[in-house]
Amino acid sequence: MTRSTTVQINGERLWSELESLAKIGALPGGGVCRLAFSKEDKQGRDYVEQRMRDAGLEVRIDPIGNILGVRDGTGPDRRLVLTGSHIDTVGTGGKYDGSLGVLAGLEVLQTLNEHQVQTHHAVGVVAFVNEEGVRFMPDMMGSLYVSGQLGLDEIEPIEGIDGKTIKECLDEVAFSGEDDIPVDFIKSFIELHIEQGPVLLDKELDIGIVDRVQGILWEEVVLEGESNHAGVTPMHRRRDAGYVASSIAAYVRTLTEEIEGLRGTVGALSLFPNLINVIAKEATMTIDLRHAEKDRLIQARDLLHQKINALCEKEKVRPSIKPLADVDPVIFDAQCVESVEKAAEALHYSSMRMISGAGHDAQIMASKWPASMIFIPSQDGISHNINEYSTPEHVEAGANVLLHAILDKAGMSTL
Ligand code: HGY
Ligand code: MN
Ligand code: MN
Repeated sequence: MTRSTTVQINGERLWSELESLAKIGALPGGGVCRLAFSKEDKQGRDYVEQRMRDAGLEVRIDPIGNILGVRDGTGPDRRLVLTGSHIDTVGTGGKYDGSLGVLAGLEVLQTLNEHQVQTHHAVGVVAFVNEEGVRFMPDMMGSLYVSGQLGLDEIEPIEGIDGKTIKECLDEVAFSGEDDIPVDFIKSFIELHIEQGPVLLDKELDIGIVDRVQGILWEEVVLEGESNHAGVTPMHRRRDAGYVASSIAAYVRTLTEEIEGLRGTVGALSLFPNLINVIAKEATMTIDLRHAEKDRLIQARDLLHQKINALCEKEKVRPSIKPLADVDPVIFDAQCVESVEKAAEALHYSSMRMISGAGHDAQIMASKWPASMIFIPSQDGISHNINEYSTPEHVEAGANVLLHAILDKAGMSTL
């Protein structure tokens, strides 16, 4: 029988897989753009699907395009110990956000094949669709669907920022399959991901043992004012949507100074008609709020709405606020977290328990099944940036921790 401590992944193969996938949707100046349900996303998914088939996995594709590869167990309890992540990216994405979790999951299964390791439980890897949510909201859509929190009938009509619906995209790029991932078949979920922040780097640690994830609130605010002449219109006669939008953006930053631990971002802001000498008739902006405690998030949202209403009343601008995502903070299953911690210790990697600042599919999966996450350091603590980078050594370390955490959950049967 192969002893688990000797089984290690093939770091070179995983690194070259990351480089190969990064060629799909590669941006001219570096980085990657594979927006969800785009042709680049489809090419990336085809690549991953083929790699799953090459690894001899049983491949299932569900109606919104989540791809699952399964390696059976010896039983009697064959429920699936699942890993995975996403391969869609933001518009200025990097090579590792999401892709690491999918390709490392594949690498783990290939390693089990090569070392002829049998596991009691089935082991699988999933590539969730539309984790980023930048084209079609909400984010983490694929895992929301698998965990039954979002139905196909709600997903298909969702219109993206470019005006297309998901249904149109699914039909166009032949994304979907018929094999829903059976929810009673899943035992646990462990996701490997880059940290996307500076904590592990600053503390010079190899592995993050993620035991909690922040909550997320996304809203779109549309402000309806009146266009008018920039030179002639007296200040007290203006209904300036641009001024109100800028005031709201400034207030989001003020809120983060008033509520400890709150993070607020205005990532998208557009004015109409967006001309130098015309008072803006309309402003459209997005607001992203994050906090580890739900009541703080709600407090921030309530204060923000009060401020928006006060600004609009004074400027005679009409606001409309549309919720786009509302994801609860989660505390991961203690045993799942311990599996990760034990694996990092057994492999002698330096580690710490930490919260995730970013949202992840594991956060959604945790609503239904025991889940946890593994982080590796991000160079310069950056992500959602074409210069996102993690070292081959940390990629290998993360995948080895994933391998051993999975073995801990899936059990090993004698040959
Ligand atoms: O927004 C997030 O935290 C994730 O990248 N979707
Ligand atoms: Mn991600
Ligand atoms: Mn991301």
